[in-house]
Amino acid sequence: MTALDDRSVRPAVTTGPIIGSHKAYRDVGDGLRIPIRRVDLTNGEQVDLYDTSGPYTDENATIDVHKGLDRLRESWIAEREPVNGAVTQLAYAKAGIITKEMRFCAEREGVTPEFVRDEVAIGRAVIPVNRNHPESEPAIIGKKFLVKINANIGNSAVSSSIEDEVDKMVWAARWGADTIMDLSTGKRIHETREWIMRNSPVPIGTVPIYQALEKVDSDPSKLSWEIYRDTVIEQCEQGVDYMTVHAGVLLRYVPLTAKRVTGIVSRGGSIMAAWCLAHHKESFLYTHFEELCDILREYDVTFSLGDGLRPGSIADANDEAQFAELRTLGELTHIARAKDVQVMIEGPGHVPMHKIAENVRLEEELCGEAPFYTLGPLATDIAPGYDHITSAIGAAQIGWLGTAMLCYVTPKEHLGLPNRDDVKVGVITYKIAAHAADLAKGHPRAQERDDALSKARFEFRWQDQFNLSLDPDTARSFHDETLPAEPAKTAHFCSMCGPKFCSMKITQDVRKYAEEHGLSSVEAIEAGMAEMSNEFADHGKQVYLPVVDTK
Ligand code: IRN
Ligand code: FE2
Repeated sequence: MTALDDRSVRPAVTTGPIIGSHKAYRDVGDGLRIPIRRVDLTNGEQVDLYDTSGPYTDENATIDVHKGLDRLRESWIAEREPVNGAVTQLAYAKAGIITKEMRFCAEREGVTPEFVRDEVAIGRAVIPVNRNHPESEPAIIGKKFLVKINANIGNSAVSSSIEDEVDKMVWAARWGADTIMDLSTGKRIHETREWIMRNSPVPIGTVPIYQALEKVDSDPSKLSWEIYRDTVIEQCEQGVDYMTVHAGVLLRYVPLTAKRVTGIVSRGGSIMAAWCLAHHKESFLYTHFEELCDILREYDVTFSLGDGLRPGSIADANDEAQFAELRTLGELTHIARAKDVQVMIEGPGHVPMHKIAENVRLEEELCGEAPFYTLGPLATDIAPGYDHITSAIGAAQIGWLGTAMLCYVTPKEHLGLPNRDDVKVGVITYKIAAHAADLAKGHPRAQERDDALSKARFEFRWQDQFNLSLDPDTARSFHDETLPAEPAKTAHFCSMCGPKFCSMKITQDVRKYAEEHGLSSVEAIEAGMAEMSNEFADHGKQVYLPVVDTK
């Protein structure tokens, strides 16, 4: 009996298309179908969007959470032989082979499969795809591709159930999470993860040290390499696609955090620091790193080398502890790559804007441009309750500078476990940061959606404006709060400025005037300006007209 046979667990997940769009697939031959979300506009045009939602938004799909999703990649995996004794995307790429996963990613991103292969081969991009997670649709993470976002979910000892977590996973993917990390630390970790794995269309990450700690009654000093190794194997078997490993927290770095304002804020980092101090020994994650590589290679699990010493406050940003750890992560990156294991590098945390660029520069230099994956960073510490915003400011900048994946932060950060509303706010906020970075990086197709939305806005196609937005439901409900009537959906104004003061309406009038008078818009504006300027002169060239006493 598997966890999914347990009929007492009854997750209710959100299905059906996102309003104003429908799920579509692009057949690219070779049995590959690329999922897209197609937005149908009222003017007959269509806009195709990158889609992470899996079959949940497909009205023709039957979803049975007790069965799990179709095993999309099963045959792809079965039909290929290892190269140089390895089955990782990195090994194939180095051997010049283009896997179906690479082709899938290339089609999704609008680049050539050769380009994907070459970026994977040099380690500048990763495709986290465990052989035991055939349900997932491959996605590529690297600075030359669309900036990705991760959503963290997971229960804790005091909160949440399996049902809640499965629902949050589907919900996060629906709104655009490219990967999801299950950070469960409470009860039934294994079963919760099984439910998530079998039903997730996106890659899943974990932090195995959390589960290992549960196995030793939450006493870090009782941890051992053996317990950790067995936990990693258990999770590899289940299909986890990438794992956070805090192997850069070395015994000698722990004292470097003593004078910090917020010490060690990473959960994994603090567990490992506690173990090192209790035994006065070097971290078993570091001393056994090569064995760990051998395990991950068998399944093609990607390392996400953890930033256990990331700054947890503006005061601690870019300090010696943080960068000492980063140097060690660089050393480990090269070991893993030599063994054909894919690697990403985790980054901060809390960093003021002027110190962000240094993080990217050093990471690229020390870690051979391995994809950087950062938590925000929060650009200030002063807004608990709004840390999705403080962190999106840093995330947009670090994404622009080359960070490949942004780990979301929800409004509940520092305060509590996020609920499904927080998950949505976190995902949408991070889609904004990632997309802003894509635009600034000049990703060839990023601007299509902005242009389509702006055109709809300018032409007062309100429905299209809502449906092209990251969160159509909220856009529509905000609009309807003041102008709920159906005619307002085509009206040439909204309630912010009202019918008389809409700049877009005025611009359209200017254009119309120009057309009617046989002028170009520029001439029309100039003609209008001249008229205004005469009026100005008539009033004695005064900016502030004297108040007329009407008494
Ligand atoms: C991302 C970048 N830096 C940290 N993260 C995420 O934080 C990581 O991927 C995982 O989701 C979580 C791990 O937190 P701790 O154990 O480092 O606090
Ligand atoms: Fe924090």
